[in-house]
Amino acid sequence: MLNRIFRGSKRPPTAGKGEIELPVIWMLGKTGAGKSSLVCALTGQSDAAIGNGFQPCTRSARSYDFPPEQPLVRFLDTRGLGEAGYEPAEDLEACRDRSHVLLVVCRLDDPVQGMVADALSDIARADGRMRAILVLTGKDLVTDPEARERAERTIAARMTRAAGHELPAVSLSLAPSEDTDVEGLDALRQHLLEALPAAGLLLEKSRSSDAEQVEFEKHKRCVLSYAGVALTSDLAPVVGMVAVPATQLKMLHELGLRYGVKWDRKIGAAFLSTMGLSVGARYATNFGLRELAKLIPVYGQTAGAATAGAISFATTYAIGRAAAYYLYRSSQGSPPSEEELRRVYQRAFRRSSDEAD
Ligand SMILES: Nc1nc2c(ncn2[C@@H]2O[C@H](COP(=O)(O)OP(=O)(O)O)[C@@H](O)[C@H]2O)c(=O)[nH]1
Ligand SMILES: [Mg+2]
Repeated sequence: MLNRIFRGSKRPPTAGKGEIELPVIWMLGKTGAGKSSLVCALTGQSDAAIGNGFQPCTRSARSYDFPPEQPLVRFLDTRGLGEAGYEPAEDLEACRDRSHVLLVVCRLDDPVQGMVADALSDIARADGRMRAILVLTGKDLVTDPEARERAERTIAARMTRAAGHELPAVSLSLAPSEDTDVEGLDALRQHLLEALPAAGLLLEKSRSSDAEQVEFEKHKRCVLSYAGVALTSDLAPVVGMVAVPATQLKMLHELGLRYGVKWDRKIGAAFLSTMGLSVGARYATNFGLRELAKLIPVYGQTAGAATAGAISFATTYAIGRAAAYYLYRSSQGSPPSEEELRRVYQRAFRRSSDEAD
């Protein structure tokens, strides 16, 4: 089935507003575990905005798209776990096929996590490739370090048994009154970046003071939206070959406008030649791999690595990142060397591909 060729092709619950199939972060946890607080912390949106932005998708599951004005990621919240009379089977099935990464949210001061472990075990049995991250909330609520460590170990061991393998885990405080738990959130963002780059890149927080990086942060969502289109439009082999380069050209055009540099033939040629052999060769290699992944669907399923959609996404993101760098430096009158640009491209490609796991 085409749909199973690569992870990125799973359909979100309410498919279809725009052209992008959003990467979906599924939050699984009891009522009160901190799921809504987590969405607030990761997106920087207010409680109220998030409360109003949630859309129902099944009887007890709902979704929140971010950013609201041009969604690039979808949070899925299954409510009701742990409540009397709640029967999770329907929700689990509906969400499983539509999600790309699972956040298992447990509060450290709540030892009763049986329902969550059971749900996780069902999900792991049905989809052995589902990536999951354990998010332990309420760090501030268990103040004794030994007791906290014990709670962390106990819950982690339980979820490891349920998933059949160890999950990457973070403990954090989402206390409303306190300062943001920067360290905990950064650790979670790092795990998200590894598990689902399309979401991780959007939700990461740059604290760089480098002027070029600061400028890029303003245009990153633009690049991510083109990369998302590439991820989605690469569904069919023939369409993919045509649509991805066209998407990338459109992106380069928009970046030019945003950086106030006109892509005339001279600048375009200079960029391409600076990207030069390095990107040319890299691009060709990627393209070969892409076609291979499409011709041999089993490759994408079993290797779980460089799938067609993931590579289109990473290639487009990396080209956008390199172009932004080139445009910035050109607008400052000091275009980068081939060596520098190659480094920017390669780093962006690495960060945006989920190959490296
Ligand atoms: N002190 C503290 N309170 C938390 C933490 N996480 C969640 N809460 C509180 O627990 C309550 C339920 O959180 P909420 O995010 O609505 O949970 P949800 O039902 O999973 O969406 C809210 O009052 C939160 O402020 C935490 O890490 N520390
Ligand atoms: Mg909630």
